[in-house]
Amino acid sequence: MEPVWYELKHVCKQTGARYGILHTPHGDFETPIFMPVGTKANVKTLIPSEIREISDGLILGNTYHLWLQPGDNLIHEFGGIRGFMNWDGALLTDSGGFQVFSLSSIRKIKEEGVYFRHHKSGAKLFLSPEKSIEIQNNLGADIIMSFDECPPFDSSEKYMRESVERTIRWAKRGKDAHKNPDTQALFGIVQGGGNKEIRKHCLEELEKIGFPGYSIGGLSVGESKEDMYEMLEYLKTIMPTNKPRYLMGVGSPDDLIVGSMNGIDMFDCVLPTRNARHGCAFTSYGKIQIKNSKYVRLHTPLDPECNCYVCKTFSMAYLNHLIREEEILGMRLVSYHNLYFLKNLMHQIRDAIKEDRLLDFKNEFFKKFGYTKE
Ligand code: PRF
Ligand code: ZN
Repeated sequence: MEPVWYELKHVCKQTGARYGILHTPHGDFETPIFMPVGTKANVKTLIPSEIREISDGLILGNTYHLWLQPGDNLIHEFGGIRGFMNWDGALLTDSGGFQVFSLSSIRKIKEEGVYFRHHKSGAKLFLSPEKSIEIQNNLGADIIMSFDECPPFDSSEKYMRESVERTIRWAKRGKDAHKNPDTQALFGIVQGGGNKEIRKHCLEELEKIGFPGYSIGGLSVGESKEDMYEMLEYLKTIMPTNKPRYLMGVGSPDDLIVGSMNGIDMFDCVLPTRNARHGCAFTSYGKIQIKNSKYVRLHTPLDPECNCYVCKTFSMAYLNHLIREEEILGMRLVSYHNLYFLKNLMHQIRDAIKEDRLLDFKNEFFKKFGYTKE
């Protein structure tokens, strides 16, 4: 038996969205699920008991950052990321490929792997499929990712084909190098940008290699929402139904709903925590900037409809003050609220799927939330 497997429970009759259970060695999770990002073995500003409160118990870590600092061997000595950060829930790690592309400006992609320079020190570094899996074996997450290349969405057809063929070969090499297939589930990553035929080819080849789950990479990389949604609608028709589907790096409230409508089971994104540190909050009536002068003397909570600790405890005026003064507590409180907001949103999405009314929920949510408020 695979360490991680997906149990489909219900398909929404209005949308085709999937409600299911993701079984892992450290818990069973209702899906669709949102996973908070804990890049450096931390969810920025929060302690594990708080992460428990604002997540469903499954979080993400990053191979790239932890390999560089403090190092995967050190983390392994402490029992992997879970032991090191004292997290008793489940974990997923990304492979590092995407971070190399997004953080490092100087890089050379070769068949054997990627040569690049450290994003701060400039030191020469090399990551390969084998190295990425070795690091992820040391980090010990329940779910790990193949080492992939994330080509620009609108790459030429020629480059897209070359890139995807390489990503497929890298996926096979990663699977062959994986030392803990009984305790860590290695997912394949579907690339291909905006090209449906290449996406399909990538998925078929990954299925031939065989993975316990499939991720969708290369979306939300600067293309329009329409382009992303069109690709999700297409992928919905060809992805295997008995395996979990993970849409990487996507997590705005509207994308979580549309992603779920298109059969996505797992999401992650830095948006709720990154936004929070800049004073940007999700509320049931839209996205707001807490610093705004209209909140200076406001006695009411951030979101009157939210049941989180922050909304039950503090006034908008207090949050406005903390964020204006760039106080750490302000960043902490808004991070807590934003993650709680998404946890609650996913709960509502799952309920709507179970009751075959996700389209109704989407329409209501979009009307109330809008895209931006200010
Ligand atoms: N590949 C990997 N991680 C990712 C992405 C990808 O394409 C994305 C793209 N949205 C986010 N994180 N390995
Ligand atoms: Zn709240």
